[in-house]
Amino acid sequence: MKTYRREFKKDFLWGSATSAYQVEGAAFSYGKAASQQDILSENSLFCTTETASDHYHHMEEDVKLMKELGLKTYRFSMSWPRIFPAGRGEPNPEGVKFYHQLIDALCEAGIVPIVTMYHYDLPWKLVEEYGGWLNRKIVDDFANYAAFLVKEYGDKVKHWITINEQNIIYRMWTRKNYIPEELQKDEKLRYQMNHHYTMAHAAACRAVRAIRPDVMLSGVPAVEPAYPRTSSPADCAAAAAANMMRNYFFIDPYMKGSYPVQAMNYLEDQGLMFRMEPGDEALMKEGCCDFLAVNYYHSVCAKACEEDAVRADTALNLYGIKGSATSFETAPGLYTLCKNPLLETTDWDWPIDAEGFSYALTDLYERYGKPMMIAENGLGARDILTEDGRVHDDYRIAYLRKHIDALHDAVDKGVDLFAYCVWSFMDLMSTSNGYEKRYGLVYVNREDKDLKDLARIKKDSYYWYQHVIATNGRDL
Ligand code: BGP
Repeated sequence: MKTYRREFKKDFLWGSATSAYQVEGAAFSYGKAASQQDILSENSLFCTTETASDHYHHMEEDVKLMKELGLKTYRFSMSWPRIFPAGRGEPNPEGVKFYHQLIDALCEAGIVPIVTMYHYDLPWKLVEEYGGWLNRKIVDDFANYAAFLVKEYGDKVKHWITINEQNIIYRMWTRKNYIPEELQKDEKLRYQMNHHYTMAHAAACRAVRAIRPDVMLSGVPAVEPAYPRTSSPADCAAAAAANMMRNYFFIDPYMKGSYPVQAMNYLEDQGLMFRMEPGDEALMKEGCCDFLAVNYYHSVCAKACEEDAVRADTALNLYGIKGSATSFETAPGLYTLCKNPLLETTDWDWPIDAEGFSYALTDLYERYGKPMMIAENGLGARDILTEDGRVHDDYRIAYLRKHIDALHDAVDKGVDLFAYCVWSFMDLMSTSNGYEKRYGLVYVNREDKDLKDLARIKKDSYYWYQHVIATNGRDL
């Protein structure tokens, strides 16, 4: 490990994270109505959201484990259809109460709650009523939901994240939203939907600030810094374009209240330009965030591509067989992503690149200059539960050690960082790969098709992270 001149802040918030539909279970009970993720998961190759990690029934036990771990913060999401089963109107008292109980248990344990308002689980009723995020009506419904949350919980929760990974929602739009088959090739609609998310974020910020100007607001992109495949000017331009279209296009609205001009000209030239309503530009300025939360898993590699290249998405590696992600994302005339020959990958073909973490954070801090937090960073892997009930996930410790060292490098360079959350606190339902791909510091004893006893078992990484927290990140 390098030695650094600057340390993590004394009150640095060492944390961990989850999301509602991936951990709670109780997907159709206690007053909660279906979300689009509950409906999409019915056709999942892996598991449904019905039980997930059953956090709804294990909440007190889970918070006790968080307290024992020494967590300073816990980032979780609230389920919109658990609060508003119909998307708006009468709130569900059991849902409202559940999140009060969770927040009270966290505060009792000295753990700062950081709440994500939306993590892919749109009320299914809004999809049925008007097509969900494909319809501009969603902007008012989301602002109403956000205002309710802050009115209800604003005395106890000071850090709010509006939307989880809007850039990944755009990129994997048919997995993060219910998109009718006949619309799934409509690239222009895809960007129009993304603009609805941008405006929903901005309208939520305006509504929340009218009620509680004291709370802190952010969005949370999954940042993936792009490197050029070679030092050729064409590949360097491709990497710059990939950073523009895949990162800044989604983060500038949160931090500058506007889209990058280059990106807008490209969409215009490609016939993909979305419709903006009168007043959108002014409203976007009200969506500027108080801090910047980012999720980081990996970097990407980009090379030049011809104007007449075919627009494409990166193929998903669904089964954790290395090298099975074959086709790569292509933006005609801008970039084609490719494998980085100098980086190892996970079984699901995600590059392992701790240096890219510091590279991304220093770049974003220079561009935006606001306090930052990491809402997600972790390693998805197959874990083995031994006969004597242990999980020796030294590979996860190695990943986290390198990434927390990179975080220290960013702090040493001057990034104003106030929190870091490991994804994930406990094993949960991977958005693309079920329970085969585990992220937790705590093992949850279930498989995709076998619920077993859902027991919680501390992995070796739990004990390792406990020490990291106790030494404020000095001893990795
Ligand atoms: C992010 C999401 C999380 C989590 C993580 C890992 O996109 O915010 O919900 O799922 O990625 O991705 P996956 O579960 O597909 O491995």
